[in-house]
Amino acid sequence: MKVASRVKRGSLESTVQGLFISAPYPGDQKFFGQPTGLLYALSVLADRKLQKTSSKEIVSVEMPVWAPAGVTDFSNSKLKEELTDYITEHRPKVVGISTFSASYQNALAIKDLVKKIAPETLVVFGGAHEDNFVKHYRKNDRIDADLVVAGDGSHLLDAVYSIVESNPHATVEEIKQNIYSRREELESLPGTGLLLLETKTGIESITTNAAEHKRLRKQTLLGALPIMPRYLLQNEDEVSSGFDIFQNPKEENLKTAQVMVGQGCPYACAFCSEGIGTVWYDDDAPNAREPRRSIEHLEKELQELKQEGYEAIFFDDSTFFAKPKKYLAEVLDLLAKYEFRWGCQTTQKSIHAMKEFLPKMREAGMDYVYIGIEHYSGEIRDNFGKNVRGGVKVSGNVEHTLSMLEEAEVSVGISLTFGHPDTNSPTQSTTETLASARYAIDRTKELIQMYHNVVGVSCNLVTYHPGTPISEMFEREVGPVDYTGLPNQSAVYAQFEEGMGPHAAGLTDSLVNFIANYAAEKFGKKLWM
Ligand code: B12
Ligand code: SF4
Repeated sequence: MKVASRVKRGSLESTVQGLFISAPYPGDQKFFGQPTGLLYALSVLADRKLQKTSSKEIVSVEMPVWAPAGVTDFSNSKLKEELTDYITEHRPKVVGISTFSASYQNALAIKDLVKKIAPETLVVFGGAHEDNFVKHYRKNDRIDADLVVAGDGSHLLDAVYSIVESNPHATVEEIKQNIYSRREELESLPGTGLLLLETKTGIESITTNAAEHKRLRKQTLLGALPIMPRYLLQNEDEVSSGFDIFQNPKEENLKTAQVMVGQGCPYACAFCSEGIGTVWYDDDAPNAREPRRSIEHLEKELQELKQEGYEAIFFDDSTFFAKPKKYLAEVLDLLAKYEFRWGCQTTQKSIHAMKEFLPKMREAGMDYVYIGIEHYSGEIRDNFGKNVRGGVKVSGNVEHTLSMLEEAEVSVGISLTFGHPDTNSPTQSTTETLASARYAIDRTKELIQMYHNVVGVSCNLVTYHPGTPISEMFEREVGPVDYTGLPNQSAVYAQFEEGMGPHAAGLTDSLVNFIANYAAEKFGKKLWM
């Protein structure tokens, strides 16, 4: 990891040095990208710093963000060497680590390294894993970092950082006491954030917006946050060039930004942690309800991206098309004005609902969509929750969806998922068999032959993540799940986009081997594995 160019720090008011890391994937990561969750978490703090210093360069030296590529063996990695050097030289007072369930072991290894070199560094965990792991921490009555932030992190992280700034030489214990003694300030922050800290008597939690009843608390909208500070990324060009769906005529990847206009998905697939109101956060399930950003706020980000030399955008919204038509039309006008190439992930159902917009989308620069077909078996699809609130049930067949996209000259990436648990079985084992997997692969192969706009197929094994409907159901009816020990790490599981981690019983090694080999045979170069 390249350390930021040396900038004189004399003009900084505070001497607090921070370091923020997106915990790396434990293997060869299939898709690379900007750590948007971490950047959003830093947005309020970076904005405060920028107002004080008027220099992005100074802020990016004071609180750099590292987004390393996948690391299989942290103890023998280049990342470990670079981190050791950085921590020894800069002795950051705060290290923030963004965690995924898959990257949790790497997050722990990073924390241990930091603590070994600099025990009085405050280590804060936040991110997708923490967002849904609160009740497990409570159950174990311990957390693995000095502080854990779940849910809306931006204001909480800023508040914690300013408490550290108010006494930069405090020990970790003193910082925790200061935080606890100023809990009322934190409780008055907006959004649905939660801070966990361990005290001598066990875990304490501080909830933002505490005066509001927990079910009425509203998530902080993206439009209420400053634009995510991509300039903090130490390897911004590298992490922004992983999208080979956007290339120039020399087949070089374009500099691509990930952008979101809304959070949360109106559908509710049982294996997914993006369904609004269905994903368990603490003992409640808050999530974005009216989540769209204003057009003005989005335009500010697009202008900034143009200035920074970005040429393409991938919209990370759970379902980009699932927006009111009037709003989507305004977004398209904006995209046409700024002339980005862009793509998004969305559902078949939302494509059908927005079909009259496809030509306009194409004109506005859209040349790619990623859709989840997931599985063709009706029984299996029933089991992953397509009946919940309308789920992903589509109004036309998949051929219809692909032909509409082909006509609009839009490339398509397809996601397939194997090994869905059967929630009606007492052990919640999968009903996936060689025959059902073979059928899904054969059928997809036919589609690839029929529709040349299908550029790739991503194969996934359904994995239990904390807080999802299938995980909640499994824990309730069968038993605990090992979310972070990361079972199933052998080579064949690591080949899938999502393959390592806990799966339903019945997804045996031999079935997984079959899926990997048969998919490779049938999809050839179009297999994203
Ligand atoms: C962008 C993205 C990526 C990018 C960037 C990843 C990265 N390095 O950060 C790419 C494409 C590389 C990626 C990869 C993966 N991803 Co991803 N990704 C997302 C996505 C689409 C958007 C995240 C986002 O910005 N959300 C919006 C922000 C505002 O919310 P947030 O992320 O919750 O962040 C808030 C808080 O968590 C908190 N916070 C976040 N970080 C930190 C750090 C600190 C210190 C603090 C205090 C707070 C804090 O503050 C933020 C603002 O409130 C989400 C789905 C989604 N729509 O949310 C999936 C999602 C996060 N990914 C997921 C998964 C499974 C993966 C992969 C494992 C897939 C794979 N098999 O390869 C890998 C793991 C990568 C890794 N490093 O280990 C899951 C996570 C499930 C889980 N429990 O871990 C999600 C939820 C998708 C899903 N439904 O399954 N991903
Ligand atoms: S449609 Fe996609 S994002 Fe929405 S709940 Fe289903 S899998 Fe998750």
